[in-house]
Amino acid sequence: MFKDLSSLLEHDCQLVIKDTVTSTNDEAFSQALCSPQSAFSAAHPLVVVSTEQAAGRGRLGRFWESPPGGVYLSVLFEPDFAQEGGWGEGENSSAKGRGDAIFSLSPLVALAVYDALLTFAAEELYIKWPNDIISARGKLAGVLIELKQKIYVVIGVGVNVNHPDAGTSLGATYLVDETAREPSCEEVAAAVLKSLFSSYDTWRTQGCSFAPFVAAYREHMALVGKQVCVRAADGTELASGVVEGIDERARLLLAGKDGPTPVTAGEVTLANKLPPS
Ligand code: BT5
Repeated sequence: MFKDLSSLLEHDCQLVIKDTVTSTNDEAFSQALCSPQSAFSAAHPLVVVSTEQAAGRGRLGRFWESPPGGVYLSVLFEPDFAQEGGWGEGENSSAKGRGDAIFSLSPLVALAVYDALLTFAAEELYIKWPNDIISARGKLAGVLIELKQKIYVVIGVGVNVNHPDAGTSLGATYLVDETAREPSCEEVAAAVLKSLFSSYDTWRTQGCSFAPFVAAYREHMALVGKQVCVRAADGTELASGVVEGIDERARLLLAGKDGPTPVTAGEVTLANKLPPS
């Protein structure tokens, strides 16, 4: 399926193409472990692309339906700041700074995927904080960032391109329904990777700050001006309010009587909707 992908890529990378994997994120990590002599940097990352996934996953252990017809890819590399001492779980301020940087990667990649998909879409697309690309019909793409062994960042992207042979995912939409033409999965994967590498470069050269991306993200953000609930994975309500935007630390901003209240994590739903089961 992706046999011509390497000729479409402009960025230097080690490309692994699979017919099927459990999860491209897992495959990327095990390939990295099997090649300890290789240094995967952002300038030369490991990229795994698969036609389907047997156990694709979303955030917080949720599933990602991955039948043939979609794009499932992961980019693994060792960010240069990983060498500086961890990801920011510690108390010291520079580690905390890197923790903020890692936190902003998910919205950053969502914006990059949005930009890439927009080149194909005839319909309006939006970014639902932090990591979903949606249209009025449903969810088109999702992003999963994982950190492995305090060294590697694994960026996973799933895009629904064609309808699966059997059934459709609940709440999903497909690029073929959002576009005037039928893009190939190869074209979509190449566009996503190009946009992702370019955004990552900008982010890195701007000191891993989300600030340069706030305006573009806010412009395409879903639910602005809407009353929403933010819930934990178990359905507990963490916050509620009217969506104002996103701040330079990539936190969701809800309107509050003393000014905007930042929210760092959670699932956002319209306030009158039940939490997803
Ligand atoms: C995400 O999680 O949206 C991240 C999805 C990342 C998938 C990629 S594919 C390549 C790489 N390898 C992996 O194993 N994963 C990454 P989250 O925000 O938690 O959304 C998950 C929810 O989306 C599920 O609980 C379903 O409700 C819904 N969902 C599942 N499959 C879907 C699909 N194909 N299209 C639309 N929605 C889906």
